[in-house]
Amino acid sequence: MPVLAPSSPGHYEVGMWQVEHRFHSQLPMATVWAYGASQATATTPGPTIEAVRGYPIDVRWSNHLPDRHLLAASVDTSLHMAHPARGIPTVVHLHGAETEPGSDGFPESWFTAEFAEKGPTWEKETYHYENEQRSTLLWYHDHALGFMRLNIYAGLAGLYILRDPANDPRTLPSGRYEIPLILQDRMFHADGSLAYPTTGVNPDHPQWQPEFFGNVICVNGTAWPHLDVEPRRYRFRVVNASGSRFYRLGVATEDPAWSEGPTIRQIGTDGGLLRKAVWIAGGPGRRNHALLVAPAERADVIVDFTGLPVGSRFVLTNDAATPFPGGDPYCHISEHEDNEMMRPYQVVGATVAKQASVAATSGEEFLSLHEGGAPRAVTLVV
Ligand SMILES: [Cu+2]
Repeated sequence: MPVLAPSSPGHYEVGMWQVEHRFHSQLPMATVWAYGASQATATTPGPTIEAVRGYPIDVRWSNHLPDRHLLAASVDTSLHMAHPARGIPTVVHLHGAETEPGSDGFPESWFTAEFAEKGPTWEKETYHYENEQRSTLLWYHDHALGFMRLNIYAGLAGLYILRDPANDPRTLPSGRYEIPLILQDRMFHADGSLAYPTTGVNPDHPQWQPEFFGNVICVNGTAWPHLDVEPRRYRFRVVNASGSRFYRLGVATEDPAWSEGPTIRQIGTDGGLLRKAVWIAGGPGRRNHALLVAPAERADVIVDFTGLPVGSRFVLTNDAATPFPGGDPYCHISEHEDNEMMRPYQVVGATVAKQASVAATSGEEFLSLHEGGAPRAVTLVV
């Protein structure tokens, strides 16, 4: 994900645009909604905003979306929701930030394209972020009343990293060794377009479903990506940007002995760095825990690949039940084939918990990238 450049010192311009995006090399391009300084540069997830504690910034969020919703068949007008005469209501909330009310992106502060229509609590076009809180990973996402689940799913989410050079430890992996992982579950039609339920489960709400579980996990906008790593420490900054799915993340090795895998320590949560790192995997007593990340939650982790043999391969796994914790148990996919075993790298991939019930209730046929058929390679180089 690109880092957003300011249009002038301390000021950013970010639009919402309809663009084409490829989620997977085996899928055609999909139409999505994206954030960016221009339509040509807009991406999903949106560009990352890097802010520094003590230095406030302003962001003018603008809406350039077409009148028709990307997921029009899923819009449910029976809900408590924004009702503009035309166009798509949007508003941006910076999740986890200590923000003044007028810049907080309240659901009724929505606005349509070119600010033509505005919700009852709308105050201003340009939002102000004070950046006074402790350094942590925040994320921005759509928050329009009755639309946010659809607008986020369509692509309107991005990262905001708040740093504190005076207090952040200098020993943490940085630069290309600090990697954000934005987790989103999705579902695709056979033509590669985004799929979302269009049939409700309650007669009062013909389209709306209270929860959604996609059968394909996207990381940073790519389905099941693959990352080559060096034998050293990495800092992964995880955010769960899925609507309903919890993740209980672990690292699987092809060697059944867990001790062969990397060690994992959690160093931070939503509010910032912990006082002391917590062992997730490895360390005293060789812990083998999983990292639980609820929707919208963030986790800051150090994964140490030091000393592992070149060519070792690891899979980032999720085994959380859906819904969590009492729902359907997980099922690992087994065909996460690596066709690049000859490369002198270690590999991290992402797998997905099997989920079929939403597709079944929608009455449509959805593309499955991992169920049935012959094993296929699904790794990508990020
Ligand atoms: Cu949020």
